[in-house]
Amino acid sequence: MTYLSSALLALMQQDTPKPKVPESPHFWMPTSSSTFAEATDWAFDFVTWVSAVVTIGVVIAMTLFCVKYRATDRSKNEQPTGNVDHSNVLEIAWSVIPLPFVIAFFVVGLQGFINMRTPPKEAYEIHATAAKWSWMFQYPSGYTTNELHVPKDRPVKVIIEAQDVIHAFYVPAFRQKIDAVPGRYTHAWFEAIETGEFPLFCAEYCGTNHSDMITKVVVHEKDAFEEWLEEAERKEEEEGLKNPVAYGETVYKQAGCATCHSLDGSPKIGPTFKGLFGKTERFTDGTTAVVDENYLRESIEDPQAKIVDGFPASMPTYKGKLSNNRLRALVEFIKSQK
Ligand code: HEC
Ligand SMILES: [Cu+2]
Repeated sequence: MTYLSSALLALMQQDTPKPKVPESPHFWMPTSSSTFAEATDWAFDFVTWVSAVVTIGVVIAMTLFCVKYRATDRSKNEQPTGNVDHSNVLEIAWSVIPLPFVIAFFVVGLQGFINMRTPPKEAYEIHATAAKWSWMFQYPSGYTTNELHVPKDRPVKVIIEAQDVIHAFYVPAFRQKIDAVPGRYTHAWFEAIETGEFPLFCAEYCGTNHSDMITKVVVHEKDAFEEWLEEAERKEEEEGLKNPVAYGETVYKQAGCATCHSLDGSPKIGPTFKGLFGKTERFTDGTTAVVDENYLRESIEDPQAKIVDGFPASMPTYKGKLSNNRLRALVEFIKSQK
């Protein structure tokens, strides 16, 4: 199944190299790529098989009884002969036999739950922000990406916030999922045990483009992770200074602006960036302004200050989320969209 979906994915995006997604050794599970996978899958299999055995037993008994006690003669059937009565033996049996199983489900589930909710103190911390309809991850240095990069064999704690509505952070390969709730922090921790790329989904319906709210976790070898981070930061700085327009385009895609702002003149959730700079914009309160650099910067940092006429006030603020270099590059990029 994983093979089929990755083959389909490769067909759909033939120009990009196929991501190195490890194959799942299981029939119905994604890859077991975190320390949680084994225990979670064991609990899942345990509950599934016990339920399957019980279901099959019930269906077999029901079928046999249907055959054995079916009406053969209508007149005989309408005059009950035997008395169906209370049976202590039966009642005790069907209460006591399932009891150890139910207790086992509880204990196994509770152990797993406590483990998954308690990050180790030395965990590497990454901040995640969910907003309609993208993810932003911020590393301790302040560097941000929209794909989550983590080291292998090291506990990682992701501190999650939501900017607008409820989202959910879900990485099936790590068996970890938690809601992202506006106005409070939630967290998820995991320790990846293999390198590769794994899908990260929003698992809480959050509006029109919920199904596009997909990104990936990239697991690096421990040392390679530090190198990746340093290199990425250095490159960002360099690119930003050298070619702000091209860099602005990267930020436009990375920061999720592309979900709401087109470059081809068509309105999406927000107005298009085509021909925006220099235009006179009308706002819902009846005022107007000419779009200049200050207006662009204000629109990104404080989108509620002026609401463009005909559009909802639904843009999330990016204040404190984008470095100065990134903001400047975005402004230059929007200016370049003639
Ligand atoms: C969830 C959708 C959404 C996202 C994501 C989003 N915006 Fe917006 N944006 C809007 C909407 C809706 C408006 C119009 C209402 C308003 O003025 O606040 C808007 C308005 C703007 C404006 C003013 C446009 C005009 O015609 O005057 C700018 C500039 C802008 N956004 C830039 C950005 C940038 C840069 C990003 C990414 C860092 C971004 N937006 C991300 C929805 C979004
Ligand atoms: Cu979402």
